[in-house]
Amino acid sequence: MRRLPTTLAAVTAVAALLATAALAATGTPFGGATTSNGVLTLVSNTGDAASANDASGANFTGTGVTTFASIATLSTEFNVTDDDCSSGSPRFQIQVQTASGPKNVFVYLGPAPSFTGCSPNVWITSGNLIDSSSTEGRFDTSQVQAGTQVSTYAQAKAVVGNLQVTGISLVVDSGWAFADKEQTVMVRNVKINDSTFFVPGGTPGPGTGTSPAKACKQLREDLGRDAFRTMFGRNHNGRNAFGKCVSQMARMKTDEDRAAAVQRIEQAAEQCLARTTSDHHKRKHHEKAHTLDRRHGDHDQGEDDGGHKGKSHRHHGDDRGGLVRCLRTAI
Ligand SMILES: [Ca+2]
Ligand SMILES: [Ca+2]
Repeated sequence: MRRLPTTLAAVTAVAALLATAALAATGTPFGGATTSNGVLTLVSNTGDAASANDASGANFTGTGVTTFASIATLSTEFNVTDDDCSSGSPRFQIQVQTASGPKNVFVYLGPAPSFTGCSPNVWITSGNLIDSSSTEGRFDTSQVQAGTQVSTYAQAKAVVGNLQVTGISLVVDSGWAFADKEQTVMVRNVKINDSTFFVPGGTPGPGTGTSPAKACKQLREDLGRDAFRTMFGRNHNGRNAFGKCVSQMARMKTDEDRAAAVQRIEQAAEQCLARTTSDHHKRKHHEKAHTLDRRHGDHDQGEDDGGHKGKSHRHHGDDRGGLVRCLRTAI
């Protein structure tokens, strides 16, 4: 029984490391998406051989959103540089968990009700799309309830308000709808509740990397202090992490390179954490059974090997060791 507090402490340490990083608000581009000076460019090119750029977008995590009804702010600025809004693109895509699995709620951008005729090459402000008094049929909840393609926010909330949100993204994928098979939309200042993503250069914020110090400050905020120190720190408790990070960022030539590095590192860290969380849960389950077996078997064993690391303790050490190794190779 003496072992219990150490085991709990180890679990708590890993959980704390996971929790701080999991709370960070992150906008992660995918497909053919690129960023320049903090601004996201989303391309859908269905006219070339590559399939990776057929659709583009960004996934937003760590926003604190729980149910669909908990979304209070959803807005973006967008600039359709080529050719127009069309066929439901660009759009926000909100994944909700239903009894029959995950479904998407679409929130179309552009002028309702056709969502075509977006003025090209100007920044258009969506305004807050979460508006109970709006009469625009901008929400499509038909994956959850047939026949609700054209819903107001209030109507959508009545259908999916209580459902848990499992993903929020912004998507461009209608290249096929144009003669040249290519659609491009730039995006900036995406707001989801209290988080703002893809803030144009010069202003610190997620999705933006400028000076080496700003890039590191952002990484420290987004990853959480513990994960940041683990990744960059090389002395006792990782207290020199900020300096090490700044020297690494200073070796990059441009702000854009640093912005890209920030996104790459955050993405890699998320993958490390996701892998460790799933391993951790598997082990926790396994150990529970193991501990019960031992309790019925050999009572004295725990005292005898008290000076050495017990088996269950070593598993948690593996969790943390694996996470530390993964984080360190992620930079
Ligand atoms: Ca393509
Ligand atoms: Ca085009």
